[in-house]
Amino acid sequence: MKEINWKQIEEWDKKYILRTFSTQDEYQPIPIESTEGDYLIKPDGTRLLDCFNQLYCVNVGQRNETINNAIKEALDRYGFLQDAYATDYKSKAAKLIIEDVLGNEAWPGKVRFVSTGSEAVETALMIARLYKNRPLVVTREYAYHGWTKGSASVTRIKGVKGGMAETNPNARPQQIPGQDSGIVAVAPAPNCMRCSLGHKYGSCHDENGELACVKYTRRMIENQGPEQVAAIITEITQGAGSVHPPDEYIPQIRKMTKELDILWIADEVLTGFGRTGEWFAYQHYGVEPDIVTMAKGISSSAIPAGAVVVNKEIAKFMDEYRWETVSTYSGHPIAMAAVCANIEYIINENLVEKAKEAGQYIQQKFLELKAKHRSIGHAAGYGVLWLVELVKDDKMTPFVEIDRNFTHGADAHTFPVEIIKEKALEKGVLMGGSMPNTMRIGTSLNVSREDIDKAMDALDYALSHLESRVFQES
Ligand code: 6DF
Repeated sequence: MKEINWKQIEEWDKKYILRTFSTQDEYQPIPIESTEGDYLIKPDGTRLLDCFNQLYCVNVGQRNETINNAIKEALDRYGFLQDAYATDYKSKAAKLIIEDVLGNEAWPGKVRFVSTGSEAVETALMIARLYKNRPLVVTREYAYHGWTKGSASVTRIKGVKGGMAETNPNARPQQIPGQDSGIVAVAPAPNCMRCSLGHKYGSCHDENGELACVKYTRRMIENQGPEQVAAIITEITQGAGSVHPPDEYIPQIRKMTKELDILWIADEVLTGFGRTGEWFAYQHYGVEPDIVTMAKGISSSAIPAGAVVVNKEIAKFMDEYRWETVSTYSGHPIAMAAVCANIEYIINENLVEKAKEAGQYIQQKFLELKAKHRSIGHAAGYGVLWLVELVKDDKMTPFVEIDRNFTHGADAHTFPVEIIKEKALEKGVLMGGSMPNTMRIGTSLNVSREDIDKAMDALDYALSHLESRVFQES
């Protein structure tokens, strides 16, 4: 390994790079010398088990040899070709997604490749509005769909909309003027732990069994005029917003979209490619979307890539027009080589099934932890994507009252997820969450049982510390 002057690296980092989520004075670089599987390796050789899986995006693990070899082989043939040209890599990536991954479903039509999840969401919103020739899109509270203008307009987490938060906890962030384009309507999130409509799960169904949050969404669209609404965009389980829906929510949303004749965009950027124990999370619910957005796990982030898959009817419509759009790196041959190798690796190693089995093991471990720790109000998830709601009493009261409407002006050190992150790090485990009271835990699909145990032991240790700090004070 070549000698690296990490002191110099940190100096340049602080001096020349614009930071996010920290003021310049607050910012401390975290040097990582290399990565391997589920681990980050610091310059001093310390190995950190990464239970963020970076941003829940390294599905087959870091530096996968199969993907790396495919990239090296592609580099022997290509530098770069723009989307107008055909390559074996791009065609094969499309075929793998439509035929090998989704081949047993009737809906998939065609795919467009882009470079990031935000780009995939922008493209999906564009297609939905073009196809329906309607302006409005419905999103939900606590949604995260990206940082670009269109994707940020359907992102509803206040603290991640590009605003500038002051260090004064009481200051409101300076949001980007004109950010929200006004053609977005916001429906309630299926946040049963803290229902925005004030209901209690189990007594919130109407006479037809429809959930109150779905009924509210339906009424909202009917009042808006379904003829104005192109689509509703949903994550299946909200990643950054950390809300896991009751089982009936997604099927009821799908039924509603069909009854109101609006499209359903399933944003699978974070949940796709096996993360939840199915190829795509919507498959847990026996439904078929109209449009699916993909990124992160599509290449396991070896090289950035994203995609949008549209149903057959939309594909037929698009084929009849000259679609006037371009993205420089769409179908980048080296990225497409990584996508092909990643998908084939997931297939050949049966990683979707392995993620499902890992999820069953993780669920059992959470049941054991919940029996021991009163601060675990709720653990939910599947595959290798889980959330843990941290509470300070049996009324499920959050430690940080503002909860998901927090912004980064707040003093993060008071957040339970930050307290746990600090203590878990003592055990060599990186874990935390993007919401103050909610852990968001994810690993690679092929995480070992030993590493799951290591993560759970670290969480056990950290929860004991949190509870000793908080419950004694109260
Ligand atoms: N859609 C979904 N997630 C996403 C993301 C995007 C689109 C962010 C980075 C995240 C996730 C969990 C915790 C904290 O970043 P991008 O443009 O490639 O993708 C946008 C459902 O989760 C990104 C942050």
